[in-house]
Amino acid sequence: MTAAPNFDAIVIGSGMSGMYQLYRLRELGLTTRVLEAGTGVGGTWYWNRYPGARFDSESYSYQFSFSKEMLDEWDWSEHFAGQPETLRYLDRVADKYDLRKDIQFRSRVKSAHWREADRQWVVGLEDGTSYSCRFLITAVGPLSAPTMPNIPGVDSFAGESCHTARWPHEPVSFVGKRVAVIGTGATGVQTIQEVAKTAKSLTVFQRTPNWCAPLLNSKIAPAEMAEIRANYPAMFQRCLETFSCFLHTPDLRKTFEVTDQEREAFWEKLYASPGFGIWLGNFSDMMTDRAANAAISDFVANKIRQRVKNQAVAEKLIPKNHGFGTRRVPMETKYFEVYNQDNVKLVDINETPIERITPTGLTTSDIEYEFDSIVFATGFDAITGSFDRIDIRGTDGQRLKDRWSHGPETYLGTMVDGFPNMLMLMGPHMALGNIPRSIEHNVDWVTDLMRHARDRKIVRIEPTPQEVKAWTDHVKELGMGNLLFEVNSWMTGVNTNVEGKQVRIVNRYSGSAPAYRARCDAVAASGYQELALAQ
Ligand code: NA7
Repeated sequence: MTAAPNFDAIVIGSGMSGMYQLYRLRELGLTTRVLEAGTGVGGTWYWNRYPGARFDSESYSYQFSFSKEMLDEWDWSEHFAGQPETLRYLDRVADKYDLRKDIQFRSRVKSAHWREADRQWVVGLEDGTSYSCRFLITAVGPLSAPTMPNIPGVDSFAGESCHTARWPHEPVSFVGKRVAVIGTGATGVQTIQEVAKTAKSLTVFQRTPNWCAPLLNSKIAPAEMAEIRANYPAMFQRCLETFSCFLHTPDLRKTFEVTDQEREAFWEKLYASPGFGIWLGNFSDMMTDRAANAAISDFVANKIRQRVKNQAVAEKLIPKNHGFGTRRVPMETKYFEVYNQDNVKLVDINETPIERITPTGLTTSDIEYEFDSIVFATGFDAITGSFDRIDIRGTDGQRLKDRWSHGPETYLGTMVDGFPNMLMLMGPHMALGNIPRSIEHNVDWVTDLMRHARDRKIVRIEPTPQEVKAWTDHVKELGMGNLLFEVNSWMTGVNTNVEGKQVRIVNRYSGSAPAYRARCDAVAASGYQELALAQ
């Protein structure tokens, strides 16, 4: 029972966090195997190949910062790069650091069971093989468990159909086709504006409209790229200092502190500026003061009314059950103008619900539609979903899914008591924000802990139940008063297509990224006194 494990560490997933974790663990000299379900690296950027998929964060602020060589070598062609370019970038990182030699592709992890007797995890794959390891590092991603809609007959459609996160690797043409898109989140919006360009007809089935705002993407000329590159140290420093690691951060003023004219001019400027500024660089009380939130919502609603010709359609596109910014703001490029096209129809499924999907299309309460293609842009079982899909069992056979049945409980978003030696990258209760920035800190912190363990021959690491409770309570407290937590969305753990996920929970850290990092760094500086460490 005391045989050495197959690997010092197994990392589940080769998205950006898994790739960087592998790179860092190699530096420590730990034997590491990355298990990846797909056939290539890149995670989100590998799976989400749907038409129009692209960054909503500035390309250069989203890339890895750990490698000066990569920063020097890679030129971004657009301020908000498309998915093919991002995947090419991640493939290049994998090539440059020869990451693939420790990544096992086509290997979906089905189970991970802790074995106390020899303090190892036993990790089982879908094909029946299993490996043991001392440390299990999950790099499964917060938005990687796609969900199909729970509409009767969903599997019966005989034409082309696909979930956006399972898009084929071969190009898909919509030229001359009758296409349906179900779902109008960030993914649906990007898909719709692209498909509308070529489809013979596009019918959009919308359940909840979202507050979308202009992305205003543009190309980067070589001279501008040189300027951007020269500014990298200052840019990454800024990302470390802002609330959620973006280039944008809230304006310190409050909405009604300024004159009506100043407020209007500020919002006009934000609406006409590229990227997330209007969401993340707005007045500081936008997400906590109802009147402030209502005012910006009115401003954006009027923009929609100006852009959509048919006012009945415009009203359908304006959210009525939540305020601006309380759900993830989809960034768009002429999205609203799509509804001025003759080939595009918007169906509000609250008025005419989808009754079933049929072999030839779908039926709503009033019409039977025929389609050549149906695109499911119906989102993900977010944050905890990718954990739930693996049978993870800790001490005494306790299942993580059961443990989290009323919402996640974690220590710093990286560990759970009862699940020793399991370290989560970008797990629940983490600051999401500009994800690669958070990933780099998270991976560096885990790597330091691994180094500490290696140097002291520590073979078992577990947070205490008290510390898990304290962090979980802290995360919940931070969410109080934030309007975002009063609205159903993936950010509050609600997914109508998943049993048991109809109730809002606090599944992510909503404090500032600098505060999160300071807390983590203090734990490391104390020699991890809050953790139970055993040799
Ligand atoms: P989202 O934002 O969760 O959007 C999913 C969309 O699909 C949303 O409009 C849903 O409506 C709709 N949906 C889901 N299930 C159904 C059913 N059963 N019937 C009709 N419509 C349905 O996922 P995305 O992929 O767009 O974006 C996720 C994140 O990935 C995004 O925020 C980025 O950060 C990257 P609902 O709003 O629930 O009424």
